[in-house]
Amino acid sequence: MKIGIVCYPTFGGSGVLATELGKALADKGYIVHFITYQQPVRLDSFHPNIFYHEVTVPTYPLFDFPPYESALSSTLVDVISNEGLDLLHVHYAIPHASSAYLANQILRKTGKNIPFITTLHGTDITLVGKDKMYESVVTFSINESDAITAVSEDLKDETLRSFVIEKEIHVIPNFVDIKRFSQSNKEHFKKMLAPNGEKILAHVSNFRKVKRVEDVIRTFHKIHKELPCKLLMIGDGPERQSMEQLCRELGTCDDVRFLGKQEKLEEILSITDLFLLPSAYESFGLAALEAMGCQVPVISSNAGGIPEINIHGVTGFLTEVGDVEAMANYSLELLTNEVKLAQFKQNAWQQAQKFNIDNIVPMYEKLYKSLVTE
Ligand code: GMT
Repeated sequence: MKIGIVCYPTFGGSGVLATELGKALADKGYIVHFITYQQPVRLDSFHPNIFYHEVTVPTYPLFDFPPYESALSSTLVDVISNEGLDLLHVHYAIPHASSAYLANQILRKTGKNIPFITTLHGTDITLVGKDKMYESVVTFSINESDAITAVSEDLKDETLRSFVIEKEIHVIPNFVDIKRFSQSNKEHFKKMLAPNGEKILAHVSNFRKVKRVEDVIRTFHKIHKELPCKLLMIGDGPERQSMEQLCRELGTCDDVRFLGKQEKLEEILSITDLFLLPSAYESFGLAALEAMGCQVPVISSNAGGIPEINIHGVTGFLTEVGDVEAMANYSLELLTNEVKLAQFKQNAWQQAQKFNIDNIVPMYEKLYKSLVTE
């Protein structure tokens, strides 16, 4: 089967998931065509079954806003017809679902009709999609999709609460490749970052408001008063500068390292003792799952779909959004008790196995096969 995948190619969770899915499908013999405006960051090596088509948006002095959506639809028409795709799988509703709809309408005029699946990832529904400016297009293009999937039960419920959806939403949870995201011995690296055996905490995100990065810094500040520890801040985004400033004000900057965007995340997670994810909303929390694959327990908020992966008192702890005090207390409870910490690390790893790529990709394959009659 020839599958076209449309996604945001950046470090965001939806792009990561879409790319890992495409790679896994290619390994299974599917022919996968990525159609994006930039090479996806996780598409880092050659695979004979993977093709990449760049969407370029021609500019013109008249355009204050270059029409990406039209360029994407035209590229889709081109790739679908010339490569003979059987199915299109778009990740993130805006604008991918409406571009897919338009491409399909154009192709129908030539007698070609291929199904398209829209996978909802979170902010396309909870933040951006609900905006009145997008709502009607989002509702329409989701309903026009041949199949809809959501990455958690919570996101499915939220979508049904916020939009009038006429079709079934299949929940297919995100996954982790546990061959890659598993703990490896990086003692030399740990020694470099925590030379005196300090505990290591980490946070990974795109540093947007919804991630509540300030809660990470303030939680760490409280832990730091009680215990020698280090914090690794991975990723980049709008809040980074003010967070660096906050660390200076709190006097923790010697023990907080802002590492920026990292490709070998699994190596950093391998030396991490605790992962912090205090988000105001998270449809799933793929970053936390990847940490759990590397045996890292998670201290998180209880927002959105996070409780579907982080089990309170087992794989970590959940708190109300913004409860920095509770996050610090739970962190200390684990970091000061080696036996408990070891048990939680083991539990986190076990929980990650449930979301192993080998268990989840067949769910997508089943859906594909139900739509494509070969
Ligand atoms: O979290 C982000 O800001 C990135 C966003 C995206 O679309 O790339 O992530 C969303 O999709 C991920 C993959 O399905 C989920 O793991 C994240 O929880 C979700 N983010 C939010 O809901 C805020």
